Amino acid sequence: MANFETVTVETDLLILGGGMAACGAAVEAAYWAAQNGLKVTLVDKAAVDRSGAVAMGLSAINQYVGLRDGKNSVKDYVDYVRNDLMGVTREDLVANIARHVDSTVHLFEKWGLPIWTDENGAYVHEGRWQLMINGESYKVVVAEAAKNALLKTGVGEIFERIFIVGPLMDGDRVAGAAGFSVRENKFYIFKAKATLVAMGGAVHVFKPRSSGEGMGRAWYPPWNSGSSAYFTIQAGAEMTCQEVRFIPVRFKDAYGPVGAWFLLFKSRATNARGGDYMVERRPELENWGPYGRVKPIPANLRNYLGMLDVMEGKGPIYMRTEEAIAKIADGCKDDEKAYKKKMRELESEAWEDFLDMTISQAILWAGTNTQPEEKSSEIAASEPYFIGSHSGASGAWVSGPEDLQTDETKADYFWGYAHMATVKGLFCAGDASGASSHKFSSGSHAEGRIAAQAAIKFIVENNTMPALDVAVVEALKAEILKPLDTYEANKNLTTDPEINPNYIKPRSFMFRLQKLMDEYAGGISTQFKTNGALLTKGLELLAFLREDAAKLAAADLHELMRCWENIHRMWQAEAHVRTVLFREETRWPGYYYRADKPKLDEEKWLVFANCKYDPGTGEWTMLSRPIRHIFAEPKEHELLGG
Ligand code: SFD
Ligand code: AMP
Repeated sequence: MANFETVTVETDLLILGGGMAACGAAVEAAYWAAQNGLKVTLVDKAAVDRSGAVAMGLSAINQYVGLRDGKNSVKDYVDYVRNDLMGVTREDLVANIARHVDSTVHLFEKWGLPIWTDENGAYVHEGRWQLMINGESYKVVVAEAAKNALLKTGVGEIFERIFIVGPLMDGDRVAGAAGFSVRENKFYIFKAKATLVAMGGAVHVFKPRSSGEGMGRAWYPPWNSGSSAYFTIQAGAEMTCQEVRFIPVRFKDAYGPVGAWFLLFKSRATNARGGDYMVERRPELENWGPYGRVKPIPANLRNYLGMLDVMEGKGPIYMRTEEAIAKIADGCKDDEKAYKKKMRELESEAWEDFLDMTISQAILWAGTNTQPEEKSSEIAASEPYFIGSHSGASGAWVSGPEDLQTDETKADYFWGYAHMATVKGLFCAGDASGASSHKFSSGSHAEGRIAAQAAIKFIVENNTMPALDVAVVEALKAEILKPLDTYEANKNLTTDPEINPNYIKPRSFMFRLQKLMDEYAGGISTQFKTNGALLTKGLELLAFLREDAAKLAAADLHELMRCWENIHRMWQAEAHVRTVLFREETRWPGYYYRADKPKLDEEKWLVFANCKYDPGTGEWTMLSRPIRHIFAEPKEHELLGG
């Protein structure tokens, strides 16, 4: 077996990941840990300063409720999220995050994040819930606060460039995590009294639109590969909304954001004939129950109306940047100097939106001689991603907070500690926890704080170190490092190290997974369409892929990480396919469409579709959970009010 030193780290709270949720968790945990004499350890596969989805920065904070201004309530936010998710959301979780998120945003500002303000000092909104920021260094600012909280106080430690593979268990309680360094031959065992999972969502489970050298250019960051889902599934946690993938419509090929264009610049998107699908296709919304009548129109339905144009051969679809800019500047057209100033301002805002968060889109504009004030840009639906913190909903099924439960919700939604999964001591936040969409960067940070506080409470009340079986740890070490041995044993059988009768390299393995998901589970090639027969066949092929995962081979540490990233993706894929198959209806037509069950079925399927893997037996259980309201159901006119 590859010669790796085993490093054992003991801690009280283990935070897995170093993104928005993990940084929020670090800040909050440090405060409570110091008061209770506890230790906190954070582990990231990358460098916290620039890891996760916010690595390149962001141009907006998408969740800010603004409670202090009195314009919005927590209930308003809950209504917005439930409508956007076609009725499927955990109101207690969304409300819990919504009531805390503003304080997180105020912290960001205190730590040095520039949030746009107007001449009266009020935040500049992109839309009702979104704030404009100068966010190129957003992640650095948030990471600095997390590092200060853990390191300067002495309550914690941070491990970077350690890839977490999976959970360690002590019976029905999580006991920590196993992983390896991606820089040196070290195998890591983290023993902990509670573990908080915040390793983001997953990209590259489906075949991306980009190909060749550009393949890493997806909307979602290529380094989030389903580790949260794998970890919680393997710990035996119940998972929720695994069918609710997210398909963002983005500027084509470089995936620039559209929010600022639609909301701030009030742009239209039109097809090749100049038709506006949001107007021309409006009658289609009638087919999607009460959700077709809400405002804003749910993200997936907005997607779907555009997709219908594409499927009818009316593409390309264009973001009418030139029209939107002209309209805004029109107000000053009688004053030449003011007009020129406004145009310069709009032009720089347009470029900054991309430079803050999707630099490649600005490069593509430059490379294609695109001046947004002169020329429209193509937009397109991207491949599916798993990001429960954005407009998808996949993640672990977690307990809500006690104080927000009603007599009706408590039995189903509360089991002792807020944001704890169905496994003892296992907490989840951000993309790792499900059915609480629209948290985005700020809400994920807030949820990390909430979950960390609850995890410290769990530790105080269960203050024993879980036990680990040495033989189990040794077996796990051998399994995790096996791809290195497989490569060494077989590498001389062929001249091309990529091709071998006895092993498969992670890159080829990933292509196989992506092809399978694309063709059977409704990827870009099938215009997001699938059906029961395709899904069943897909599951059969996934089983063969799982068999072949035992033959993954790695030439070095970097490839070892790639092997495990793809195993993580494969499990995310299986949970997805099983749940799309289980939910016998089409509820989010702009995310996926089941051609054999093409309609919304409110009576049977206005429920959560959950799944659970039993690591002992290898069996999956599919189950539905009721959707319950913590607020009175809004009346029709309130829904229409948006
Ligand atoms: O609008 C392991 N998001 C946006 N949010 C906003 O508030 N405003 C925006 O402007 C946003 N836009 C946006 C957004 C996302 C993306 C991808 C783009 C644009 C291109 C959403 C937020 O970014 C998102 O909601 C949060 O970041 C979610 O937080 P979290 O903590 O759940 O995930 P993370 O930040 O990606 O961090 C994951 C961490 O896990 C680490 N990791 N560590 C150890 N072992 C492993 N095996 C690991 N696997 C992963 C990562 O390194 C990272 O530290 S807009 O344009 O859509
Ligand atoms: P995006 O850039 O698409 O991620 O959008 C940023 C934010 O604006 C998210 O909260 C989206 O849900 C929201 N958003 C984007 N486009 C629209 C739209 N046309 N109508 C309403 N909300 C939108």
